[in-house]
Amino acid sequence: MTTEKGNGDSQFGHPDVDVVVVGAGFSGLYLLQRLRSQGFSTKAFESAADVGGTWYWNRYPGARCDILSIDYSYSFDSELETEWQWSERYATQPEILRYLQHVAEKHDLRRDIEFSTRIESATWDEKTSLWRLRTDQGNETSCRYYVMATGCLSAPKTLDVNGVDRFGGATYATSRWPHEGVDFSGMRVAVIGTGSSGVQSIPLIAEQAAELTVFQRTPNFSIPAHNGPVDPKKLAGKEGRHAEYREAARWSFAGVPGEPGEKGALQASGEERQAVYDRVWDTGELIATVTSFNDLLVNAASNQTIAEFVRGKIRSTVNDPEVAETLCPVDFPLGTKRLCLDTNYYETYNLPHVRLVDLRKTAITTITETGIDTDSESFEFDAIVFATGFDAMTGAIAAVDITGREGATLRDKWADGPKTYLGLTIAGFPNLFIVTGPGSPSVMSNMMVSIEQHVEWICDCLEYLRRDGLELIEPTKAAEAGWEQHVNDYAGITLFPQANSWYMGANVPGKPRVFLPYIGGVDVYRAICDEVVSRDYLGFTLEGPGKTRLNDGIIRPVQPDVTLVLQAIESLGLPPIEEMSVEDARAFAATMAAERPPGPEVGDIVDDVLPGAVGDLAYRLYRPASPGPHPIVAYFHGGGWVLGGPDSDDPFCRDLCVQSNAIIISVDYRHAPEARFPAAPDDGFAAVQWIAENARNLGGVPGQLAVAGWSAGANIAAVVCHMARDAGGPEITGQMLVTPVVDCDFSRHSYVENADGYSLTTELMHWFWDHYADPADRQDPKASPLRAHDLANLPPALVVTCEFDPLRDEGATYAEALAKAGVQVRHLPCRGQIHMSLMAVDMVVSGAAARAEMGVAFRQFFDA
Ligand code: N01
Repeated sequence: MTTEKGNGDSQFGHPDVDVVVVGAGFSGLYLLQRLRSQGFSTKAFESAADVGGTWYWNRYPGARCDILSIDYSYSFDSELETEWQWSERYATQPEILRYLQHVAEKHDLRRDIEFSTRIESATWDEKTSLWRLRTDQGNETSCRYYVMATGCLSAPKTLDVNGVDRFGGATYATSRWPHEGVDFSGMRVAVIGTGSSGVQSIPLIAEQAAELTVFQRTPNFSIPAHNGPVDPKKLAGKEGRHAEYREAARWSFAGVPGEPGEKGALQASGEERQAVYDRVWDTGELIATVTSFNDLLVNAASNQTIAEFVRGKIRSTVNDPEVAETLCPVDFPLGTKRLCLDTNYYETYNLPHVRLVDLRKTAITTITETGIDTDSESFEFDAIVFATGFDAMTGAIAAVDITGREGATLRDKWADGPKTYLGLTIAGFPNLFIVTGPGSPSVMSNMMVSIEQHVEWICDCLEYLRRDGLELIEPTKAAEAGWEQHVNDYAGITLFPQANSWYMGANVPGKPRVFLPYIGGVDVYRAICDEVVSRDYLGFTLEGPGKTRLNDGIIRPVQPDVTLVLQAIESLGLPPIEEMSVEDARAFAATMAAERPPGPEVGDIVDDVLPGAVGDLAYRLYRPASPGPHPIVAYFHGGGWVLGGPDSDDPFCRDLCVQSNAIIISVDYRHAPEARFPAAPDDGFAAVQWIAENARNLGGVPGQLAVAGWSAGANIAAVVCHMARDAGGPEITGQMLVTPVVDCDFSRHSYVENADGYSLTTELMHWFWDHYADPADRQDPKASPLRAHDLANLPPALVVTCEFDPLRDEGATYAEALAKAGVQVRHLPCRGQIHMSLMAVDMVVSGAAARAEMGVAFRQFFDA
């Protein structure tokens, strides 16, 4: 909700310029062009002597882009699309630099850029609401808005090798290559580092050097670029429809048009997989490779298939098997460190004058006056090339002394990892924008698409502020924390955190280990940024003379994998269950159940029947693989007392069996509307009595019996505990209630807040209750156990609730009531989850931690 108030005492002084931009690479140049066209006075500062950013500095041999040039170029100027023709699929650094110089000339941008000037400090002046900047030339400038367009890979990593200064020969860093080039002819050359810069430069250095020794700490996956003239087919696909092509890029996963694979790698046959991998290998495009199946970056076993394919290519290319093995990455999933794109990289190791040193077997001890010493050998060199990477994503931003509100510095704020809202703005640092900052897709995408989106978002924002007489924008702490959580949640469901990559800050000693970019996709991210605007700048405070507008809130509080499941359900366009007949609803539930992943393997599954209150009840028993006997959990499935059967929560029961190392007996019960209240709890109680009596025959430990259930099944489990207590047995050692129905009151806040949009709706709960129980019966504690007068002496409980569930508050209230009655109870609230999340084993990966805790809870019930 937006709140407005006057702010008579805030001041807005007059700046030297409206906007200062730091950096004159792809981002800075477009910012200048755009801001100028919108009538903002703008000045850019650039530490280099000319435009180009990363393409100004990284002039090492072989430097090229790794996204096709027809994609890695501006879209904002439609004339550029036809007047500039790329000579190769992947343009070289000189050609990309010429392109940027051409853009700077065409739009006359250099006149507003102060070159060879570095911004050293930026301080927010509270009294005037201006940024005051100081340059390394000793000059000062003030501005209203301050934009860091400093690039993600622009601050070289400080060399962490002993003795760097001792070396008497020549040293070069790929990231700061001499403009006049280097001739290595006749030289003994060392290259340290085998990331993209090393992989691109090593084959060309090898062409000149008399001897080349490559020092490799971690091998990287690389695929061939197949460079050459721009593919006429690709060009034809763009020719005459540039706007459409670029729009497709904007709404793609990684900023390049293309169809990602529709299935998981393990869903394909071996031959099909081989054909797909052969095709992507022959194509030579990074994004098409990592999206060739839809789960390569989230499923370790799927990733292994492509990793092994590439390792096979390395082994078949490199003649010496030991060298080939040294070049094979084994300790991180493919794509979780930036995949490299090469020309003759692996082939280079077949040359007689090229040698690979495996630093994992023999570490560098020091650089000497004449070469490099390792644990086991001394090497002599004429030149050493450092291809050792960057302090990525945060290095260039933190290099400026930035001080925000109340004297707080950005370096301190980011000491444990960067915090931003949308990767664009920072709480406590008003009117500061970052282009492709941490928390945005940036390096996970075609940078051009991400840069243009950020520039346009920032410029549109400034236009909006001006139009509304506002002069200040700052994200709220809550919005920023929510975004940080969302970025982490997304990373957490992928394989990325498993790699020691610069994405994780792991390449710089002492840097906090957090996943820096946003992995949700540029399409998803663009939609989020647009939504923030359409919801009146959700998560921001806006201020102008005499007014303040605060619109606090979190843009994506639901777990990302839950959102994907909800979107998949929505895309089916199905009618709501509550509008179906009971028969159709049951058929629908069965169809959905057949589609889901099966869950983990268990030792044994037995289907049988047991006597219920009035007739036989089917059950499914899941036995752990470990030797028995085992404790037993009597489990009641969900489905609103109307839907489901003993196998309807199959993946969850399997998971529970594995996690708890207990036998799970999923018992059916009579369903409504054929058998209304109290048929279900009567059957549940009869089943538990029978299980207790037959524990030994079932492979169980007599006396070790717990109950569990989900949703309406948790209602039955809770009620069975009351019935067993009141009947004097059987003894129940614990109860686990997952998102339970425990009351018939629809007025609780969670019912109102989550009425619609999270799969279980308030309408559907009405439908279930209407089928199950008359209004008068619903008050009965056997239907609404929260209404029981006495909750004392019930078994220890774990009550699990989900944030976006209409049943959340009654579950939480039940846990509180049990605790008040002296029952040993633990409440496990699951952030960002919905009613069905925890059942969706292998679909909602973010629910795995909660499912693991359930297993622990059972072990504790039984140990106690
Ligand atoms: O840097 P990197 P990069 N002793 O960090 C090693 C983009 N880019 O400049 O992995 C020994 O990837 C380090 O080893 P380890 C692209 O996004 C794009 O190559 O830390 N070795 C690693 O092998 C890329 O991902 C293009 O064990 C040391 C290497 O140095 C990003 O820039 C071209 C070491 C550094 O690899 C960075 O690439 C170039 C030490 N003390 C770059 N310290 C295009 O194609 C580090 N290493 C567009």
